[in-house]
Amino acid sequence: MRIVTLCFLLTGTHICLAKKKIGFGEGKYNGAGGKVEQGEEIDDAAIREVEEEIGVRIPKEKLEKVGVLTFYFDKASDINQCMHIYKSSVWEGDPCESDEMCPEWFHQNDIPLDNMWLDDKYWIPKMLNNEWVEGSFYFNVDGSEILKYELLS
Ligand code: 8OG
Repeated sequence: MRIVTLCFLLTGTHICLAKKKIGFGEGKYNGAGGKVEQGEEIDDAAIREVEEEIGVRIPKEKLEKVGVLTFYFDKASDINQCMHIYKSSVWEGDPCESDEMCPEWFHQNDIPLDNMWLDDKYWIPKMLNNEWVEGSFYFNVDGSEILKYELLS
């Protein structure tokens, strides 16, 4: 299964979300992240993707793991993926636009969930509430509908 990372920068009140400019999820707001390379540690991949996509460097000891989600797509097992989720409130540099993403700050009470992945509204509030996020989402074949989901409470 494809292993991917996702990482959010958080202040006490705001979250940094970046609009994806190209590829899978284009036009949607999300944290920074992507595929873990062969032989790469998952934490290192999270730090690398944040630096590539929004130009900030998270010190490894400040990276906090907040959960793992698995996504299953009906009849499309080749795109099923396991996503390791992180946050950090410490980083070096200011988030800036790259070829892939354009970052913006949102108040944590005003997250653009209508312009994010369908599953995000089920677990981002848990993450912001400092709860561990773990579970599975089952999508229809093109990811436009959640067929069922399970989240540890
Ligand atoms: O390398 P690529 O751009 O395809 O990586 C996809 C990114 O999108 C990666 O950071 C993981 C993330 N992602 C999914 N599915 C979902 C999802 O359902 N919700 C959120 N918030 N992010 C997702 O691949």
